[in-house]
Amino acid sequence: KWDDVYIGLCQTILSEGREVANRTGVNTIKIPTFHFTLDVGEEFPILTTKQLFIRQAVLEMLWIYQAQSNEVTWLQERNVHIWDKWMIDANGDWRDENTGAVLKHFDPSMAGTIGTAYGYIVRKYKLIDKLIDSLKNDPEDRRRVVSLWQDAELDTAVLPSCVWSSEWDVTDGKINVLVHQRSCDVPLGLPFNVTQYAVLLCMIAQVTGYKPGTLSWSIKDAHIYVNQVDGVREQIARYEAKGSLPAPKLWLNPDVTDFYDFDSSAKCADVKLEGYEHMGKISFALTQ
Ligand code: UFP
Repeated sequence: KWDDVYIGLCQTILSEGREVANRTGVNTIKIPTFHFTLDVGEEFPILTTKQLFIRQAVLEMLWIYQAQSNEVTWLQERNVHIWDKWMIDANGDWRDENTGAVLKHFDPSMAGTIGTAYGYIVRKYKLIDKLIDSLKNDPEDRRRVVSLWQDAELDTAVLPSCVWSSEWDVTDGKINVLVHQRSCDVPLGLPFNVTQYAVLLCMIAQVTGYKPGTLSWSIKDAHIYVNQVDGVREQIARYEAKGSLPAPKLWLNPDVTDFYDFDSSAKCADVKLEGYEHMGKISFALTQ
């Protein structure tokens, strides 16, 4: 179960991790690598030891893979503010949120975006269209690598994609996906990232005529920022007291047969969680 894997990872980081400095100025406790596999066909992965806001997670995923946009306003119009700190301003600057210092300068034509990462890459290299076409027309294909890591685009990205690749195969009528994450904020990023890729897997399966199978995840640099440790300890304490709650079911509107037709308005009406029980919100600091 996802909560078991997740709490195990948090415990490993706190007991075996090393405290290190990084570009943000807020230290992390890190372990070098971590891997796991979840069966999405069996159980939809969303944490129950804290509340996760699936609407935001799904909209960020649709921003990347369906709208294929790098414009922060697209998210803001839907009341999603998770990328605000990484937006290039009207002068082409990305600034430190506290001091106002320019951290990096970009071409002013990139104002309002996060530069050449995520949705920009998906659109430029037609990654989703190639993936869906291959799944539908060449199920045996072993070259189905969706890579958001394009070397030529890294210098002009505010944040080079963290979850940067996915590889997709079909076995026994099920789609299995392996995701790589180069850098993982375990309290804030990972719960969001796992749930959104599970939804993506279910959506892609629905529009290509397969069932969702496994979601495998490979992390390089799994970390907890030192200002998040209290929240993590609270979540571990909840798990030790109560275990985890039954997993909810994911409902996708069964009438949708084209990936581009899933509702990406603020309502996100084609995606619902049925029976999501959780132990309530825990606030974590988001480091720029
Ligand atoms: N991060 C995630 N998942 C994401 C995302 C960012 O965990 O989807 F966009 C975290 C990882 C790291 C920071 O803490 O954001 C990126 O910093 P860096 O580029 O220095 O690895």
